Amino acid sequence: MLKLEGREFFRSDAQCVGVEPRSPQPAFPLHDHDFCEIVIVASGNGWHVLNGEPHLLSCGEVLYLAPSDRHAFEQVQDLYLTNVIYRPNGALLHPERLRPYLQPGGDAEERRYWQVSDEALQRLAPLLSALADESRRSDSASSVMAESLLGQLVVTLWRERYASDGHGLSESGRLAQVLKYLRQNCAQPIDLDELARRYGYSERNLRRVFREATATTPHDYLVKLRLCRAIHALRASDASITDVALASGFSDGNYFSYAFRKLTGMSPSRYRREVRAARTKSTRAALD
Ligand code: RM4
Ligand code: NI
Repeated sequence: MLKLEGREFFRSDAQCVGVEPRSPQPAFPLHDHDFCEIVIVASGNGWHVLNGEPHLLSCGEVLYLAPSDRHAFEQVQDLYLTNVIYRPNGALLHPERLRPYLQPGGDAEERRYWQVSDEALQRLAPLLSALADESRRSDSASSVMAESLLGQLVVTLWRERYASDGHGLSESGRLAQVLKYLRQNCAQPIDLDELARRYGYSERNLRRVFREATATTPHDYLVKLRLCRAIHALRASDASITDVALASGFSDGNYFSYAFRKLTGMSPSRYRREVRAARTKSTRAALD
């Protein structure tokens, strides 16, 4: 597996913070890093595989990766993001003071995906560009400046973020509300026209706003959310393919298999077999 090393991304041993914008992020193979990475998604969508679990990543999502995490980007659609990379070592200002804002629930924190609103993203933009400028400089003060900007960024994200499943979302941003609704209710039948009206959009208007933010339509987004659920169920249970389809919000098994194949290039049952075979192989390797 690919390992990204800090020396490829940081200019010197003294540099501890860097900004790696991806405009857009191309598909990127499974890798880990010997540094930490904060991923802030501005727009578009794509599959993000984190420690083997796929997730549909889209605008406003934020995640915090440690060196022990492995991740990959697949099937990206105009996914614009910024990676803020850092390595907590003795030189980083007050690493123990930043930690609570990176892992709010302590080490037991299981939530991986967070969300910030469009307005918060706009407010973060000048901070990110100041951090990017500073991390390109190499005078002795720039590392102090970059580290303190990292502190501001981390605390701002912490104040602004809510869980990606919508938990704790304030009333800000209608589109965020629509995304929250879709994420929470994707396993149920959803009338998209009715949903648009409920949040004060015409159907056309919602499609436009939605495309700007996520690079896709509400319908495709919903299908992907359902596929994501189905993938989790295929990996975790022995339920039949039809039951997985129905429990994930698809109204019939054939359409599910079609959408699944279109996305992954294989049938749901083959996917399940491959996941199981890979698991057996890694258990055997661990026992050997
Ligand atoms: C890649 C991708 C990876 C990141 C590197 C720095 O394009 O975003 O996740 O670790 O850049
Ligand atoms: Ni990475």
